[in-house]
Amino acid sequence: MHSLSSTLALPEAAQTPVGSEVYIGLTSRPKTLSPWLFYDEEGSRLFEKITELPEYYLTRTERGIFARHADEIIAAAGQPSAQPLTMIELGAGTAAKTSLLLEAVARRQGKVDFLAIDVSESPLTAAKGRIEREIPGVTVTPRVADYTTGVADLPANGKRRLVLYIGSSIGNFEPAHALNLLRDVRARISPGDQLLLGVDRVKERSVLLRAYDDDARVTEAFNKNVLVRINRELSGSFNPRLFRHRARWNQEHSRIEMHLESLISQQVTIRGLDLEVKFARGETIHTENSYKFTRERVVMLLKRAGFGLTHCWTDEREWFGVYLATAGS
Ligand code: AVI
Repeated sequence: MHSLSSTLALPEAAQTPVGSEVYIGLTSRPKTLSPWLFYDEEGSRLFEKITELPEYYLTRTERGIFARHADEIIAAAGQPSAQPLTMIELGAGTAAKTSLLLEAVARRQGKVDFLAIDVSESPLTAAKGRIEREIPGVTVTPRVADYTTGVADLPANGKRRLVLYIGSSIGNFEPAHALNLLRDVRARISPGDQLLLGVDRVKERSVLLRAYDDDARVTEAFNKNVLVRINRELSGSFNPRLFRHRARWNQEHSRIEMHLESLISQQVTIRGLDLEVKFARGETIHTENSYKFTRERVVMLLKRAGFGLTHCWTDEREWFGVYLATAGS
């Protein structure tokens, strides 16, 4: 996300979060748009579809790790003296995979409070209804907030906190932002509290590329949806058919990049921003980074954020990692 200080000199039309992001991104060289812009209603629906694609192994693999190791994960989080836990999830959404962990906590201690934090209200409301119906003993408190700019207070309720940040969402932030985010979490919890971080691992390039360029072209629709959103919310004139979805592996930065490549030389008007944007043929808008991590890199990131790694779980192919870390003193 672009910083607030750089938005102060923008034309009035661009003084909204979406407007300033689009204005700054499309007047930058190279052109960029932040991935949070994907997630309007249609984008969130498309992302749910992505998680079910055969090529997109991330969600399925992480769920498999939870299904297999939930009791072990929860027992480890309560060590050394079987501490009762309170659960907090950043970017909870519908908290579908989280249920496996909540069931394990409920099995172990009977009752558990679950603070589910997300920017959108409707998935949280749905999560509360479903979880409280399906898992006796769990009380869900939804909190609508943008945790990416600070997590605010994380109540302990007299228990040990277990903060979940799963789904490899950390991979969509630039390294400095990812570190700040984890440092912010660390500052809000106490020594001995726990962080469970789910991250996608570095693997064969072709597997990674397929996950971001699927045959059913759902990821293409997800990527192009940002143009549709700009058309609708800022009176833009993008023709999504004149852009091509591109997924690239950037070895140097260990990340998948998504771009929208202009198929022709063209000019786009964004009336809501009083802006004309020129594209050369082949020029791209960089719309997302999805960083992939080695174990060493995760350990380093956790350490710099004030956590010590205690346990790590993975799948048979070692494609995804779930890391449990303790907040240091
Ligand atoms: C939400 N995030 C972890 C997804 C990812 O894999 O980076 C977003 C996504 N972009 C394209 N496909 C999925």
